[in-house]
Amino acid sequence: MNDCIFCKIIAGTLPARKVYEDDQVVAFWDARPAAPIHILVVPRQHIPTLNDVPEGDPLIAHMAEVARKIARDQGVAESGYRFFFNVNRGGGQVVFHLHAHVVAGWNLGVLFIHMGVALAIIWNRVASLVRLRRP
Ligand code: DGP
Repeated sequence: MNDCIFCKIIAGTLPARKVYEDDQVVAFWDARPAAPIHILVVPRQHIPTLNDVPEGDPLIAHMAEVARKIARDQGVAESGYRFFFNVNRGGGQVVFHLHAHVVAGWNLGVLFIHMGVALAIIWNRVASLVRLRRP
């Protein structure tokens, strides 16, 4: 596919931080990481979505094995990681070349929620101190 970003990365015409490759898949760091470890496992073949993988195709099992190896290499196999596919627009898929996400470490969404709560507590304290000082 001429205009596919992941096909270009696989062909080497677009740069990416590759961590693994074999005859079936390439794995590289996500350009917009949602956590400290966010790596994509991408088949060399241009397949748009998970729905387009033929039944019984060993590709998905191979992608899972590669994800497991990446988690080991990144030192998160025991602490834990997520391995998932976004499928079609309603499932959050943006790049229509099949890929699996391997995500581990800080969940930035949860981090922002905690920061928000901490700021609300500090703001409350400051506001009550200001009220106490009023004559
Ligand atoms: P999805 O929403 O499942 O289609 O995820 C697509 C991911 O691809 C998203 O997390 C960001 C990543 N991405 C998009 N463009 C590029 C790129 O040019 N390079 C790399 N490394 N990742 C990209």
